[in-house]
Amino acid sequence: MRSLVTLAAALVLAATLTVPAAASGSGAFEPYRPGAAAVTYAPDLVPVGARATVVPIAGGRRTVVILLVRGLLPHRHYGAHVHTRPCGPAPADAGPHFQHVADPVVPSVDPAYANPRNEVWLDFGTDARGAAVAVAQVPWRFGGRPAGSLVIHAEHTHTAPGEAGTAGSRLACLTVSF
Ligand SMILES: [Cu+2]
Repeated sequence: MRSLVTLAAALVLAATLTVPAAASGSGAFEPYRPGAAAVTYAPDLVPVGARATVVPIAGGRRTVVILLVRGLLPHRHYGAHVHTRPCGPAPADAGPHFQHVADPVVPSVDPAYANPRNEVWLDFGTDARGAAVAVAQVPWRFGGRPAGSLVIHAEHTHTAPGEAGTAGSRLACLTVSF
């Protein structure tokens, strides 16, 4: 029920935006192989065959990003963010979080940069069937700086100075063109 409400909110948001982006990403998670769109690094937490879809919708000066997942563990919290690079054989290959304004300090754990207005955070909690919908809205559009993937993490995203943006280990990755 809660995810239905969230989905309805997402559709209302999407309807207010006039220029749908052609970009998106979708796939079923599998162990890494060259060309795989969706890679799981932890099949116990993101099972092979689970699916994710990411749809960015740009309109005006803002962007709504919708994430749909299914086939994950039931009643579990995950973190999720847009990262800079496509998925690769190792979890770290997706690079750091995409930031609209780049933090001069790397890794970025400063809440002034690592926050859900400067990055795209799509944390979610699954329902009894392992499905969830997450929606993020940011006051800017993709373009210019690279954004290449959606990474699912083991924990909800932390926000305190020194750990802002961290969300535990990287469980899975979906390559997305934004
Ligand atoms: Cu992340």
